[in-house]
Amino acid sequence: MAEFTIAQERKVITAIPGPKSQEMQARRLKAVSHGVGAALPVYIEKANGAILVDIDGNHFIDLGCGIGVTTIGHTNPGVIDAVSHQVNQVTHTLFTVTPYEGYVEVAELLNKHTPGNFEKRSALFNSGAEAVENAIKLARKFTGRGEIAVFDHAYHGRTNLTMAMNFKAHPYASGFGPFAPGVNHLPMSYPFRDPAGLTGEQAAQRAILYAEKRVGAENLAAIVIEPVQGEGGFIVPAPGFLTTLTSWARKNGIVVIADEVQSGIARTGQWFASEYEAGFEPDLITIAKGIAGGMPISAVTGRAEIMDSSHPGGIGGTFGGNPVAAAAAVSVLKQIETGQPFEDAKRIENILVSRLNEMKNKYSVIGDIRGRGAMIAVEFVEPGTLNPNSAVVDAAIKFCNQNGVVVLNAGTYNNVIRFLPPLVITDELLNDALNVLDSALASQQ
Ligand code: PLZ
Repeated sequence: MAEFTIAQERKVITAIPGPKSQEMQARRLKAVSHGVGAALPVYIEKANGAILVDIDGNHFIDLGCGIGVTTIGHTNPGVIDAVSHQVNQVTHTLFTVTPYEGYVEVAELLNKHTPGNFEKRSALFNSGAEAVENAIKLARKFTGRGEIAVFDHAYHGRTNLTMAMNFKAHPYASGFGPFAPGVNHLPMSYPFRDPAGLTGEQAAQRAILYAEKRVGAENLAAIVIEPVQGEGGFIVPAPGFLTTLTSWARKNGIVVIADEVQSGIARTGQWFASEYEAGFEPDLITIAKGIAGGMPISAVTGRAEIMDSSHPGGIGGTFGGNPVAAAAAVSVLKQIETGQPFEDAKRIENILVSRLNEMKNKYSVIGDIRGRGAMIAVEFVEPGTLNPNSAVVDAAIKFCNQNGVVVLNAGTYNNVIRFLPPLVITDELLNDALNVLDSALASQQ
């Protein structure tokens, strides 16, 4: 078990947000664009393991990891060492001007650990959205085609192209258009809401019909899919969905891009969630969030012939694969190589699934529990129906926050609570946080 520098305990000593956070919030409102949201305006001073400490001295259990980023734990000692060392060596050269080893090392590690037994290359960027944009650039260049297909309930980012790819207009795109053309939306496999008994193959055929009739397979450069949808509420497609889509794509010369920005990097108990469906081998994978313990870096990794299809200079960016962020990524990837994070993700899954199932027996607002590894979500409904129940989610999250637990919502209908805890969270701390959630749901009976 990891050694911690901050006691792994929940402690609430003020109202939430506390007086100092309230003061900061007032300052912020005068200085920061109001377009930038804040789910829980407690201002964080330090963190370690699974604990966030705010400026009022409250200790929160973090079940969100800043949306799945600090997967191996806050202030991970390996990341601290790697970053501290690198910052004293060199902080920036721009890899496309004068390169450095860290970038190459990250590429080698990603090529090695992404699914697919074929020759690979990687390119590094700064954010998830930027990785998605570049994967699509490369797929278009490689195929010479312009159209792409994405799935209902998907989320891919906040740039112009990725705004066009998201399922939800609000809050991501409303008023920010016009958007990039060439984006086509296909029906997703959503087992909880699909007609009972619809198989993964049938759900894939439903999507393929749209693609063939409305777009034409010969016009499609790529399909982009999250193997477990993140913002959509951890929707896991029915078995057979991803492989059926892939074999159709292969037959039609369409590049398959798995967006593993949220589901990748040991989060689900494998290096990548794509590995859960035997035979599903995406051509390109987009990677970000959990790769560098909070340092901003992202990647596209995949088939060498696609990745090399751009002319030199076609792919790049000032900060992409920054030396300090790359050093953090090498540390994270090497820590994952020990195998411990996979064990932890499974340990966390067992606790989450069994505790949440207990709650499902008590609270009829729980409709579905799903996900993989340490990426588990609960979808809430009006009892006995499939009608989304976002009110219970809002109230439960508020209760958790007031009692020192940071937990995130998700879902097309905002009716999902998702868990993305750091993999170093102790059983005791996770159970304590789940006791708080249980009380939150009990208080609404
Ligand atoms: N692809 C699958 O989950 C980011 C969004 C946070 P960036 N999801 C969190 C917010 O509200 O802005 C995400 C994702 C998937 C792409 C992205 C985009 O990654 O690093 O936020 O650009």
